[in-house]
Amino acid sequence: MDFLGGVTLEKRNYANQVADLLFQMCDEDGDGFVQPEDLLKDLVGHKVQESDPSLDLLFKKADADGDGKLNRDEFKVFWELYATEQEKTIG
Ligand SMILES: [Ca+2]
Ligand SMILES: [Ca+2]
Repeated sequence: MDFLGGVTLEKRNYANQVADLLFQMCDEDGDGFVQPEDLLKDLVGHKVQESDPSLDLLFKKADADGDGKLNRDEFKVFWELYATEQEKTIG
């Protein structure tokens, strides 16, 4: 039981670290917020071939305070949604 719990936690930590790195990568001007255009530029460049309308939807879902940009916490939510979405697409 403890072992399984540990693995889940480790996975979660890893996902957090990835989200942190991506956040830094996307937030090029370093103001602590990621705008939709930052996201599209970086994600489109790396993973997404075309501008994906579902990204916009995910962005709005993750933008809890609705200010049109993602802070670090909101970005993690976005990333989780995005990863889930990707898994669905691949699987
Ligand atoms: Ca920024
Ligand atoms: Ca926000």
